[in-house]
Amino acid sequence: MGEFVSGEQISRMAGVSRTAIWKDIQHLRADGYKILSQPHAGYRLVGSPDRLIPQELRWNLNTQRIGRAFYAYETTDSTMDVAHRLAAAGEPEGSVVVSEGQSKGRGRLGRNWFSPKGKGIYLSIILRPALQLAEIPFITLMTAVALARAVEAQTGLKPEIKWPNDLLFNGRKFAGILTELNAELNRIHYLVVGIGMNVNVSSSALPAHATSIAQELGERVDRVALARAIFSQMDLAYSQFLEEGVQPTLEGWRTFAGFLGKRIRVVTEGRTVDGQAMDVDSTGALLVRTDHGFIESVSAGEVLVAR
Ligand code: BT5
Repeated sequence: MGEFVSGEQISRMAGVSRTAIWKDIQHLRADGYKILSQPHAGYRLVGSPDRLIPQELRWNLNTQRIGRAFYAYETTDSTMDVAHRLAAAGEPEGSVVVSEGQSKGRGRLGRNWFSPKGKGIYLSIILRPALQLAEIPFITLMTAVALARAVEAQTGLKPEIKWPNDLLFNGRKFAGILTELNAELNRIHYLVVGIGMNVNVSSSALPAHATSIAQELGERVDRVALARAIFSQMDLAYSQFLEEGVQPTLEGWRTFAGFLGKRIRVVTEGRTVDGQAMDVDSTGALLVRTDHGFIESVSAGEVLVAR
């Protein structure tokens, strides 16, 4: 990973004594960093811990907005709740709350999100876009595209996006998105975008119809590198949205949306829409050609794909 650097050199660069450096090295080792030390040669970093901690997440991260601050936990109830508290107290957009595990991870409509410690990525991002309420689904769609791109870049595996908030491999879910907002009538105060991803979880530990990236890839995945890729892709997609609008993201979405053209059933707000999945519109709503020949636009719901 690195080269040997002498204690003297580090002490000169950092402006502290060699004894202080030696103590810091012991702390880093206790945190899981693997550091070789050799008389005359100095110290050499040979391994970083597989932990989602701010100093690791920030390393080499060239984002404009996403990741401007990190709040990291070993465990918490839900990163959503922490992010809501921070946002309500004025936290600017782009701040990220991340936790190694969650005791009350949640999905939509009060569902549960299984969050085993140290094996997944569970995080929430605060955003403050100037959007109409009807445009909020676009943020979920944008997040799905960013996640799919990050996973593809890191693993070479191409995930499928299932509208509105699932990422799948071969029909099995490995990631979900939860977008929550704090708003009054037609003014958004802030959004919290939650991301849950099964990374190194073995599928026997997961709910039915679920999988993990490691399960599909056949090897462990570097969670820190993947998390950084997620921040970069989120940052790119969000900047692109603010500067160019929704079109580039919609085009990206279509390349991952394997169910387009297929026969689907959407269960939404107590009604069922049967038809063919056509596209999404600029707000992120799904367009379905019904059996009566009409195009229906659905802004939230659950999609079942016919076999
Ligand atoms: C979602 O909801 O897919 C959104 C999940 C968002 C989780 C993140 S983790 C960080 C942040 N903090 C939180 O508390 N939440 C967010 P939904 O579409 O409603 O799917 C929930 C359903 O997925 C559950 O009812 C289960 O059937 C299934 N499920 C639960 N845990 C799963 C897992 N780890 N992997 C795959 N499927 C799971």
